[in-house]
Parts: sequence; structure tokens; C-alpha cells
Amino acid sequence: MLAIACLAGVGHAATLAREIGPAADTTPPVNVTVTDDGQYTPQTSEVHATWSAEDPESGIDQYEYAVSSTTGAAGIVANGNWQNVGTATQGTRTSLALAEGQTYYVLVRATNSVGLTSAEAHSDGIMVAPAVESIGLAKALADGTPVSLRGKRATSNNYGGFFYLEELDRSSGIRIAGGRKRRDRQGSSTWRV
Ligand SMILES: [Ca+2]
Repeated sequence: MLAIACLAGVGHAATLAREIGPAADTTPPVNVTVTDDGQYTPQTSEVHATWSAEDPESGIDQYEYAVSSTTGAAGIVANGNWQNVGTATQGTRTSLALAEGQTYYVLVRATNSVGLTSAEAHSDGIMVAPAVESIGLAKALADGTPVSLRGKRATSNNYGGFFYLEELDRSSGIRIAGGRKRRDRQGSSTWRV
């Protein structure tokens, strides 16, 4: 009889601890960070970002993210409003109408298991690189100007730390300085020239 009573007591204590544990959390999630896809994007209709947050007491229950033309919610753009993505730690917002030359920020806020929501965090911003039609036009711009060039051929080799973009008919080419080549879902790539 005594042994049975002890086991029942242990079981009850364990259940009670689980029930009161989350309710004891009085602080919202912390360390909310957001990372967009770099300095420039050729995309005018979509933005992708990854994020994370922590809540040691009760855990993360859900994330929401938004796209803004400022580092706060006041600049949230059309079709960029807060969207709940559950516990997903990345997302791509589509159907946006982003302006060339404008920098956009991805905002994220996290809610923990007791319903407390963090302050919003923002990415460091990503600029929509202005599109130019031809390499000739890109050459007329100052070095270091971000541009979006579509439908060009990239040299397959890396010449002394650089590579080149050329017109499909090879009538013109331009050296690409620095930056990371990145291919998006539409097959375009971004460089800094
Ligand atoms: Ca907490």
C-alpha cells in the first residue's frame, strides 16, 4: 500500500509542474534576429528572409513577418502585412510591388507559448537594384553602382578574381567586381559592378 501511494504522489507532482511551468513565464521571446538575402536584389515582386528567436521559459509558439520600406511597421508595404507562419523560420513574400532603388526591411516578431509577443526586429535591409537594359548602359554608371542586368551571359571562368557578363551576341562585356553571385528562382543573378 505504501509503495503505491508514493508512486501516485510522484505522478501528481510531475503533472503539476508541467501545468504551472509555462504560466510562470512572464517575459516575451528574446534574441529575435532577421536576415534578408544580402545587400541587393533584382526582384521587384518578392523578398525572402530567415529568422530566429529564443524563449528559454516557454518556447516559441509562432512567428509573424512583414515587409516594410522602413525599419518599423509604419512602412509596411502593400501585400507585405504581418503574416503568421507558425514555427517556420524563413519565408518569401510574393505579389509585392517594390520600387527600384528603394531599400526594404523584413520585420519579424515572435510569440511564446503563453501568448507574449516580442518587440519587432528588422533585417539590415535589401535594395532593389535598378534594372538596366544593356551592358553599355551599365558601363555608363559609376563604379560600385548596383544594377540589375537580365538575360546576359556570365563567363564560366574566374579571371584573376573577377568574372564578366556579356551580351548574348558578345557585342559588349563588363567586369564584375566583388559580390556574390546568386541565382534566384527565375534564374537571374545579382552582382555588384
Ligand atoms: Ca520568456
